[in-house]
Amino acid sequence: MRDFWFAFMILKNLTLNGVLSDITVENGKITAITPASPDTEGENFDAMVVIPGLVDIHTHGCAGYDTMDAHFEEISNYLAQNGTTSFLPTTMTMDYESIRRVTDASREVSGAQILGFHMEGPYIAEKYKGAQNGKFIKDPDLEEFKSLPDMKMVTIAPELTGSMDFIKHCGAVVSLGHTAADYDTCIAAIEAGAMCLTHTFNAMPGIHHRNPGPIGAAVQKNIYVQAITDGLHLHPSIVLMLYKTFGPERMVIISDSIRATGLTDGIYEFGGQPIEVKNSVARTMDGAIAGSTSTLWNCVKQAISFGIPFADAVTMATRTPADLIGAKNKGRIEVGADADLLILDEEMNLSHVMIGGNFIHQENEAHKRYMEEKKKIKEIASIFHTNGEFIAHELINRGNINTTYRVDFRQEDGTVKSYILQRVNTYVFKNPVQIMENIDLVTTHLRSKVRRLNKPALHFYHTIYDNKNYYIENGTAFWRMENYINSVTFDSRDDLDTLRGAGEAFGEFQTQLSDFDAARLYATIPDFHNTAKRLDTFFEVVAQDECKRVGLVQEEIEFVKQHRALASQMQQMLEAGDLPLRVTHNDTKTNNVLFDRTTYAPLTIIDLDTVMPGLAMHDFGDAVRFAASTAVEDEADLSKVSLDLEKYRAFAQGFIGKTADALTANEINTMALGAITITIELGVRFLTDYLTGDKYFKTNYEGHNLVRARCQFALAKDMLKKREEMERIVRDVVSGI
Ligand code: GN1
Ligand code: MG
Repeated sequence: MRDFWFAFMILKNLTLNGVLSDITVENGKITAITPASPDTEGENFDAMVVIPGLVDIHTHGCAGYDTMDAHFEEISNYLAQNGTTSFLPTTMTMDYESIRRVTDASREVSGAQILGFHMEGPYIAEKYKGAQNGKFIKDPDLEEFKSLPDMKMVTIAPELTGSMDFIKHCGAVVSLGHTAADYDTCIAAIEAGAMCLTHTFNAMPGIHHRNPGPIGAAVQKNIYVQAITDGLHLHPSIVLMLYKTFGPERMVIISDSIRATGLTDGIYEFGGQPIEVKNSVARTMDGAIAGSTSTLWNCVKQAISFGIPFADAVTMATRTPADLIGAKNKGRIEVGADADLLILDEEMNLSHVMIGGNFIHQENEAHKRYMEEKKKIKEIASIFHTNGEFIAHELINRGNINTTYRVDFRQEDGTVKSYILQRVNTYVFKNPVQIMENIDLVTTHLRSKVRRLNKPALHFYHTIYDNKNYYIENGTAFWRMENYINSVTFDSRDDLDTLRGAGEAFGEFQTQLSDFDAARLYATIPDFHNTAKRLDTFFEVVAQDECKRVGLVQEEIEFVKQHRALASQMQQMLEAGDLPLRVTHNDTKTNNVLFDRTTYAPLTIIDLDTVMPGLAMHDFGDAVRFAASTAVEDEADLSKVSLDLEKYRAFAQGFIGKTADALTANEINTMALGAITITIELGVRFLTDYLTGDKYFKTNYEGHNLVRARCQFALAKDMLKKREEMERIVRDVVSGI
């Protein structure tokens, strides 16, 4: 999402640690620091002070957004504008699913970089929960924690059962906090590996001279201590005391900022509870302080105003937190470090912020585009019946036809509910209203089947105005909204069990629709898999040569000519009544199967736009084409493209296992031919689109459709070589059932 990428640049005449210096930045890194020279060519900063970008290891959000929203663009952008160039989004004491959503969310942001996460709770003490939600508090759970990707830090109360074992094995930086533990327990926790105190003095016992508690233990063991130096959480003298005790190498300034940071006073949601911000102090309804509304840069400036020397205050918000979490390229201005820099004016205002070698401009273009798109998506999403308040959208890069977004709504209890919002491509689907009628019939039928199986099923939401399951914007754009199913999909997968599972899912889909009356369905794209007709069209397009590209694809045209008869065979059998028409999916790429995130069991099948009467072998063949290939669908290096017979067998076992009872002898005999036919057909479709100017499939680069076509033909050639083997495998599988 970054707009500006200067491969090489010299920042001239900056005051670095009191010395006038020139800093060379290359490919996002600092590559040279030299004494300022009048001969250097570069942007002159007239002796302005430069410091490292700030690293915040404890922030819940800002600008109206909370880490628990599982969405980072707004937070990242606001932090960047305010001098924080990297951070650990910090989760709250909530249920596992909510925390998991956060760690799984996209981290592609235009501002401050995400270095991982800090999990604050649920392994904390009820008595010192502060603004954390008591409902979700529990003892440390190592297995649960380890399943959360990229947790760099975890705040725990060491007195809880299982803590010591957790500290030893959790693999993250353990910080003690929200704890009632005594000195001895904390010493034991530190000896087990805990390295830090979380917002020291806040949410823990204070110091008593005979009962020194967590802070005494931190002094004794000289571990790191986080401090919120906003001037509200700690008295200035306590900030000084921490500084004098722990020094700039051990004391870490954090913001602990919350979504209200950067907003006006008012009532906000925080970890599923309401909080009130009054005169910039955030409190829960019981009066507990609920995080700060201060930026990290403001906390640094406050610390300086309390008497901490400038350079040390900066270190405590840059190098020290970076060292604590092992981010060796962050928080320092050194050769080899990331070029995250703040340039200050004489009043210590942020004049320039650089992240990874790019200046973050006040008018960050990527962010601006994002905000415009967001406004539009919000408008469309709010036309459908949803619960809660719209917070975010994210483009899901899947499919060559429609445009798909995930949209997130915050519920009243603070949890986030997602939906899928799609713009249907009306160039491809000329009559989308008919598609929605089909889908309605099919999903209703499928729901009645899966209800018994206790699996999630697709359903579409209706609009609030006319109760239709779609919305037509300005008479042109066609929108629909469906439920979001928490799951994973695979473009390629080496694990044969998952492929078998995908085969079962598509087979089951066909079986579930076997008692569905095909006459009730519209043909959404007539002759969709009429390969013979696709080839006729192709040769017409070749004859017309409207884009003057035919000269470039002679070899491919020759290949299609040679295999025209073979690829038309199944259509002829269908017309002769030798193959039965069934209700089929017709777009069985295996990334249209949603799998459970942990067990990888198939959950449901999506993309029902082309559910129509069709051939069983087309569904089988299209899936094989996609999933049993050794390369992606648009691989340019054809030497990588072939059919993997083991994957083919695994998919066949799943698919045929679920459909064999219904399949006729002719169907079984043409399974392999189905794969060859559909692969040639898709190659022909890609090539047709290339010759007519790339109007049908979305392309990512010039010539993309040609690359796709060549890849499909290469795969088809390999299948033709392996045809006998493919047929034998089908027979094996059938006889094994
Ligand atoms: C299109 O949009 P997507 O990726 O689900 C196409 C399929 C092709 C596929 C090839 C309606 O599907 O037929 O097999 O691309 N869908 C339509 O990747 O044409
Ligand atoms: Mg599709």
